[in-house]
Amino acid sequence: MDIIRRDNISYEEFIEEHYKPGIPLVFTKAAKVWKANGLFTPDWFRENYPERVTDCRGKNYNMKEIMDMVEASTEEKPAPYPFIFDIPETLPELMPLLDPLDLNYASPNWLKNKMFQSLGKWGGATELFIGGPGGKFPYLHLDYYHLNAWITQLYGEKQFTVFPRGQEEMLYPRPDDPWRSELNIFEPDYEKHPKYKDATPINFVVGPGETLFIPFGTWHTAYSLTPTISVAFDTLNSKNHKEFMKDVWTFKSRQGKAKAIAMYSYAWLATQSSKISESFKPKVM
Ligand SMILES: O=C(O)CCC(=O)C(=O)O
Ligand SMILES: [Fe+2]
Repeated sequence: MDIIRRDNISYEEFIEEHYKPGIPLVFTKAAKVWKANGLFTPDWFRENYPERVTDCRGKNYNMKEIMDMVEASTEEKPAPYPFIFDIPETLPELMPLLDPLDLNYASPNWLKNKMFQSLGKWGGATELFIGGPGGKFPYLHLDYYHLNAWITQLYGEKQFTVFPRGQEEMLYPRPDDPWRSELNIFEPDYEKHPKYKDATPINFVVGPGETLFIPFGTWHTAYSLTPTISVAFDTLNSKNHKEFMKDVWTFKSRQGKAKAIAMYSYAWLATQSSKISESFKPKVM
């Protein structure tokens, strides 16, 4: 099976053919509406924001160091992956270059509601991902909170692997963390994971200006082929809010029952508030 790529798809077609059935899609031109498209390069970040800092596996790096590392990265000696900047927090100047954030497709998005925003991160962040050749996302996974992921490649090429929904059995979710797979899909051990033989990974490359839509519940991972810069954000709405609420309960329960009840109640109010606001907007699903 191949990934579907569309250069010209209406919002309604996207909703019917991809969003509702949960089928991944590469939009080849959606990012044309962003000023960031064609602008973001390692040099541009080095020139404009050399001192901005982020943490990667417990160590701080600034933008200039990161860009130097990913440009020197090789298959044999890969730079750490991924370097992630929280855009609204550490690079707020980029937000106007990513407007409209929803690319005229990623709506409705309840995460824009003030109640979710004030909670900081419920997986609902807008993030800059930077990587270099040989940089692999550490594991095959499902995104927490069953959010839909939108990943726009603005520089370089990244290989993605996604699995059509319904292949859980063959992907060996970890018993202690069922959002993460035990597999190393780059070097599968078929003796240990025999059912993986029947899984049908879809491998494809996402290039500059292209946007990948990963529906919630889709197992995926990524691999940087060149120095890469991408922007990722998530969406939540009536389609995934039930699964979202279940995850809120599961994750918050790890911090005790009282915390789980408090957070679940807050999330429930936030989803209700979003649902009501949505009913006053023209684009309703
Ligand atoms: O490396 C990537 O672009 C994939 C990122 C991803 O799947 C995630 O952050 O959940
Ligand atoms: Fe992910």
